[in-house]
Amino acid sequence: MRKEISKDILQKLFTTMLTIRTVEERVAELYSEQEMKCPVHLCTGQEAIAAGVCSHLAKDDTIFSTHRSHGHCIAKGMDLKPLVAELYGRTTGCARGKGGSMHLVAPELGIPGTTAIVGGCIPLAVGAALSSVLQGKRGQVSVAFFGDGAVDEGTFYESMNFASLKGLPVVFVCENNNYATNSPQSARQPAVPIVDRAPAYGIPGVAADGNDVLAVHRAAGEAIERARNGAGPTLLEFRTYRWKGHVGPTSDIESGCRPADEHEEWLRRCPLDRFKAYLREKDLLSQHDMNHVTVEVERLVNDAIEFGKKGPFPDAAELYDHVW
Ligand SMILES: Cc1ncc(C[n+]2csc(CCOP(=O)(O)OP(=O)(O)O)c2C)c(N)n1
Ligand SMILES: [Mg+2]
Repeated sequence: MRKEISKDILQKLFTTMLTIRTVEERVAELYSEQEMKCPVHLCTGQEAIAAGVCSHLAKDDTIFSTHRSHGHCIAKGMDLKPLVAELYGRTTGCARGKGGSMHLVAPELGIPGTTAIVGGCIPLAVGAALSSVLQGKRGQVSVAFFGDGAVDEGTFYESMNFASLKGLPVVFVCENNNYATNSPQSARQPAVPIVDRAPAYGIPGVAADGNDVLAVHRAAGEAIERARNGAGPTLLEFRTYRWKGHVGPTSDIESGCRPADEHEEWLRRCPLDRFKAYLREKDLLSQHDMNHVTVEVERLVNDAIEFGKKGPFPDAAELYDHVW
């Protein structure tokens, strides 16, 4: 029997998704001012995965993510101010303005650092899981978020192999948006569903609709519980779509990288609109309460932008500080 999801969790899922959406939309809007000097890979349209997975994580569980990590970090509890300040390259940013969008970090919140090396975050998550086992931290879980492009890399298979061998508390979360930069999955991989590669390593593989936050929440909950209970890793594959282009605020349609009708079709599957309709229909959150949350989220995002824009730039004298 399916467990009921509490009203508190439902509201948290809504707030998290809306926060991610609002941050990404504002970044897209402000990017043309050219005050954010780093590239930005936006996750608009993919919010349900970050929100659904992270809703099960405790502060000391760790997440590892990619070049497209704003949503994961927000869902794991990163404050918006140091996140946005990092995009503006200020010392008030989470990496003191030296990392930019692709190198977000907050170790105290279980975000040891995001990395743009495709496939790189997967073995890092396995390493964190191994480390927690060796240190006797029972029940601690690590999660790797990565795209379908990372499945082209050897690290994905090596990581599943080792994690399975050692029964490590790690959850592999593949956000399959069908594209690695501009290459569709069919141009890069044989037609074997990603999720079906897990059983070859003795790992359960579960696929769910990545634009349905409740489906994500359910699948992730089971996988994370398995990991916490010492039953080993799981591979989750969530099908989704990024609304923006690979990098930056445009959609890549104008440059002919993907078809407009495909894009429109996925806009109609908006994870946030779907969840709002569900909450209204089931009388779980009134329009009045949604409006209230929206106003509050907008206030937080505006404050973060104001904070981000006014911090000092790193001094040239600290160029080699905090760098390995
Ligand atoms: C090892 C490596 N190869 C190539 C690149 C260039 N690159 C950056 S993002 C990307 C595509 C990643 O696609 P996917 O993993 O599906 O993530 P998405 O962008 O769709 O979220 C590529 C090839 C890189 N950063 N690292
Ligand atoms: Mg992809």
